[in-house]
Amino acid sequence: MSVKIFDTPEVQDFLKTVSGFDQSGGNERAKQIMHRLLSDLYRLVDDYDVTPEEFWSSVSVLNALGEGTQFGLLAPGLGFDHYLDMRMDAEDKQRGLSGGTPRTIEGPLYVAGAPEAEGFARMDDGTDSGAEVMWLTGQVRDVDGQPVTGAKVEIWHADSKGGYSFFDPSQSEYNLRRTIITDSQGRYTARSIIPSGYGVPEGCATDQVLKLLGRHGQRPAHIHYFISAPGHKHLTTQINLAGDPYTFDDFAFATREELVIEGRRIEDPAEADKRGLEGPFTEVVFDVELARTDAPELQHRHKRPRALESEEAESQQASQAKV
Ligand code: MBD
Ligand code: FE
Repeated sequence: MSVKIFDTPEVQDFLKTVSGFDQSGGNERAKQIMHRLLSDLYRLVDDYDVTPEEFWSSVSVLNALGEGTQFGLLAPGLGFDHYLDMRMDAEDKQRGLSGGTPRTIEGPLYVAGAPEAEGFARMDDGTDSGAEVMWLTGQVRDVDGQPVTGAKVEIWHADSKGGYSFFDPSQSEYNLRRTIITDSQGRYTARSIIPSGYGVPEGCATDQVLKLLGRHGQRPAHIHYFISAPGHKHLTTQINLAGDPYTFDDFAFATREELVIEGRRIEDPAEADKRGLEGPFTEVVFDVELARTDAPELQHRHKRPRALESEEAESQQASQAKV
């Protein structure tokens, strides 16, 4: 049986009561947003004749999504991270702040406090023995093509099994996570290993939701970056290593054409020797162009809960940016 009650005064009044409109306390914006959210959901229940059984099974899924980082994982799968990027791109365009290397999503697996080095760092702990050695390097430049010295380049990526240190307890602390400060030529260089793509763990709540949609939870091999320098717009981005079957079929919708990079396999022993390497390796070159801005709030990453990032460190970051 199908009943339609959403538009009745009784339901409309009820929504206002539930959203606290008749209460003086609370937060006005929270009330407005909750009212809109609940109105949309109540309407959906009416329009689709959602049964009590369907409703309570959704509640179970929501409970499961509250575990660990599950909703942080489903959010990119449902396109929220990319949608926020699209909005920030549009805002930049409106401000006349376009230009520079494009942004793409941060994802849920950043960990604050990685070791910092000048110019060069080795990122892997040497235990991923089957992995291909990656020589990752690039130059940070401003929009006029001038190198940016002293830029902070934070890099993090998965191991050859697609796992991230901290979240994967089998890896050592800060494995495959480093902060590199660019040298006098604006260059950063890292020795690491070629990462594999990432797959949402089989059977987790995120996997269940994706399966209901007939979708997979795979990401192509990718490397995350935060890049910042005074007077420049903070950049959150990633590169994809070309040739991965999921490059243009990423469950998190992070791929951008400009960010797909072809690694170059180098077998010449002289080239390996020059870099202090023992055998063949793959070189990945990612140059970055930072847009300029005087606005302090655009010079550091936006606030969000992150592993090992304290409120204190965040406010310190904000006050530094204002100097
Ligand atoms: C990842 O490694 C990632 O970058 C995103 C966005 C989601 C899940 C795993
Ligand atoms: Fe990732």
